[in-house]
Amino acid sequence: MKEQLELLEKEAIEKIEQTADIKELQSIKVAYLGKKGSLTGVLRGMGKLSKEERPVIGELANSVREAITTAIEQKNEGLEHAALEEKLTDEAIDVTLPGRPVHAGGPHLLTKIVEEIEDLFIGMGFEVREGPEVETDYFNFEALNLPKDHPARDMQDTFYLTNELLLRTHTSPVQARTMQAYEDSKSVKMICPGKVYRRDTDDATHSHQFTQIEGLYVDKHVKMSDLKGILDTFAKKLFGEDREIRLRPSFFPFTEPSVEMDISCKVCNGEGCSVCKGTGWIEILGAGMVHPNVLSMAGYDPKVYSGFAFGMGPERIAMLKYGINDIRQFYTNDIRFLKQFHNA
Ligand code: 2NL
Repeated sequence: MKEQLELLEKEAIEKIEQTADIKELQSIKVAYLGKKGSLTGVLRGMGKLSKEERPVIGELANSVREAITTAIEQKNEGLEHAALEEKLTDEAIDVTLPGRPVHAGGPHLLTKIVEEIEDLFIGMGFEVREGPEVETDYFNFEALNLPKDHPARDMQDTFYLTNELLLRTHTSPVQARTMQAYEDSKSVKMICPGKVYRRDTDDATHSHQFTQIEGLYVDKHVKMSDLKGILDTFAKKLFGEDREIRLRPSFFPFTEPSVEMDISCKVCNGEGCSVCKGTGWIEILGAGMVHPNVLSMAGYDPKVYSGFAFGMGPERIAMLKYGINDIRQFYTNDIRFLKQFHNA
């Protein structure tokens, strides 16, 4: 029986050493130490032993059980450790690999230009106001000295929703509404940025929808020199302190007199080049003294109150500032175009 036990131990230890699989190790344990295992089988024969032999064999059996148990435990530990090592190697993250780039968005170039212009005028005491894009014929045309059948309406043909409702052709109705709302104080100093619409065929310089920023300053004693001073400051802040402005006579139905403002060409410094078409000047905006009819219709006595107004297209301003040659670039949302101005 002694030999039997020694053989059993040797055999078991060998099997344990040879296996590399935790499940197999488990079945080895069952095969040797389990209720129906080999060791139990051998011990069943203990009854036939003499009184003297029994404790000797019992002790041996215990040491065999212990040896096998220890070997299994050690092997199990080793296998578990190896499995963990393998898992760690397999699932290792290489922290030295370059990360996936995060594509951060940013404000649209047009938004940035509008906000830059807003900031400049806020700095000169102007308030920013907005109004509806669907307007009444009255506020879009009548209140701005453009009565029905006025020929200047043709220039601003637009999208009508009904006979009386239309998509605004300029932001001027916001100003007409504000003048009416401020009838008590009769002091208005505002700019109004926003989308406007015209029935136009889209090309490199035309769009049926574009952006406008208009400004209005109405009070007692507002003069043409105030207009010139404000616009000169604006032009220098936006395009550079070394820019000159010039005013040329023009016509708008809602201003009298009306002017067109140019800035000296930055490319040639006024010498004349292809950008300014040889003139040395670049047209930036239209302006003028608010027409007496516009003041009266809003409830302001034109003998007491006066004002100036101006209007500009931020797309055009951005095109000049950044050398963009197609207005449609602002609306087609080509990320390759937009990205170029993220740090502008
Ligand atoms: C241009 C010219 C202009 C105005 C807009 C205006 C508004 C009121 C009264 C008088 Cl409520 N005028 N706006 C005046 C002159 C010119 O815009 O070329 N815009 C792109």
